[in-house]
Amino acid sequence: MIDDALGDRSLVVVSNREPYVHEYVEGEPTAERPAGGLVTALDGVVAKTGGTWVAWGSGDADFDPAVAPDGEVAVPPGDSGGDPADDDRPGYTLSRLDLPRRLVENYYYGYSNQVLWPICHLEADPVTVDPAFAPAYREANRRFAERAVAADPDVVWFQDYHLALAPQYVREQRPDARLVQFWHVPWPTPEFFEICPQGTELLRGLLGNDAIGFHLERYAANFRDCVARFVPDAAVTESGTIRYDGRTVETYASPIGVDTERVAANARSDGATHYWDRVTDRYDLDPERSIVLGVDRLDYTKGVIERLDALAHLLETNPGLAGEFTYVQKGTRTREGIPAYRRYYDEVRDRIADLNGAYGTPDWTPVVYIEDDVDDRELAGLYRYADAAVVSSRRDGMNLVAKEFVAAQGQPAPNAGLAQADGLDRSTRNRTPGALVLSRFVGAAESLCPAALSVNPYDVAGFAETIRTALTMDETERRERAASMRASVREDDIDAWLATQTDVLTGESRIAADDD
Ligand code: ADQ
Repeated sequence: MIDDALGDRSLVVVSNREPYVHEYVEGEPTAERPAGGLVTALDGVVAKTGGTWVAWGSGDADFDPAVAPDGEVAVPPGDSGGDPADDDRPGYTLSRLDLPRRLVENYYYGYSNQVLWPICHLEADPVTVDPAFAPAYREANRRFAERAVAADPDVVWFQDYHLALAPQYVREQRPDARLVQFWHVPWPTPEFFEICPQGTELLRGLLGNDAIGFHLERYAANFRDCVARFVPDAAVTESGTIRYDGRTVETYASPIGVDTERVAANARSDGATHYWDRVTDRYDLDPERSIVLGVDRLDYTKGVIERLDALAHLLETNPGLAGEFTYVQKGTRTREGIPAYRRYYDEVRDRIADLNGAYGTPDWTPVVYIEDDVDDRELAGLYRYADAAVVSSRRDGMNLVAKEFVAAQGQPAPNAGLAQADGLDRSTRNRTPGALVLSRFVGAAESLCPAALSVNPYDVAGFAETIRTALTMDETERRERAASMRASVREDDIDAWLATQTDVLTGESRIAADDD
């Protein structure tokens, strides 16, 4: 348990996004926790320690400065996820930073998401280096760092690529504190990282940490290669640690996972089945047709266009599959302040319209697009009732959608009352767990393939053929593959990830490293 392991030491978590989004509903401020396993897990960790969470006060994709408060909010234990009756948790302080609009535009929509995000995902085209971006990134990172220092931390845990410079800024003021960062996206090779004009400065910023974590050893190795190449006064040792500025910096790999029991319970819930019922009714889905599912933020890295191209090719080359399945795309608009994202959204909608126009018939729409705001249970309903899922990212640090799909599958038939409510025979659904088509370029492929069907999303014909394989796979093979995927998702679950983070945050992992 992290609270036991930390003892009297105080923990400060720093992330761009806050665990609660405050909105005004009919003039009254309301607090809502964004859905998502990671935020819930981190929220539970900080609540156990009674520490502080520093975040941008409107860390919501739909940034609205009118509702961005500044200052500290006490989060009582009952608010922090899990069981409110669990009264041994002290709750924590949410320290919210109100960043001015100009800063948000250049630090968040600018440097973080038009420089660092594409570079980490090996996408050169969308990289836009506006001269205003880097100064804003520095300033925002300074503000996050100042807030973290103000909380008088013993241990600081930074999340993700928005905060590459903050560790160095905190280190300057708190040389004694233990600083750890988890990088949730891939780390590119030196050849690609070199595109970044501030590359060395970012590496020095990150080397302010005592330990930097990645999902895969491959990403950690790329990071060390970049340090070796671009930070002349740093030394990468044979055991993989980095000597820098008189200190030792560890890098470690720790694949993030999901709370498998929570996802499965959500999938079994009435909320999941009710939502699926509503989707079935609204889009007139025929229960005899297979459902293929995609769930993505509409981000060019997620490979949604490549997937639609593969589906079009599949229907072009396999006319016999017409009317046999429906592809359901659950999309969420994201980062709409960035032109490339707005264009991507339009392109996805156009491709879907073209595909439905070319292959649809009066009683069959090949692609159904859903943009509902869903809660965890409703999302689990989509996972549960799908016969196959496709995750086709061009590049992705881990991809939790793939793991959530696996954890939600294979549930027993819904209770009879629900199944009969509108006359649909849901007993035909989910007798066997579904197949997963998974891009080889996502972190999750390392543990889920070959049980998941691996694809190269750039290979249209190969991708189409793999979707056909998923649709026509016999029951025995589906079961075997699903059992193997389930075992792997359970082994690398969110608790396993948190246990590793606890060791690193408390410095326990250094003991293991010293023994090497
Ligand atoms: P993301 O790029 O956001 O995360 P991903 O891991 O796939 O990618 O999804 C995060 C969460 O968002 C999942 O829990 C999923 O349920 C939810 N989600 C995604 N699309 C949704 C949709 N259309 N509707 C509703 N919910 C949706 C980054 C990295 C990933 C890494 C995570 C965690 O890019 O590679 O796995 O952080 O480290």
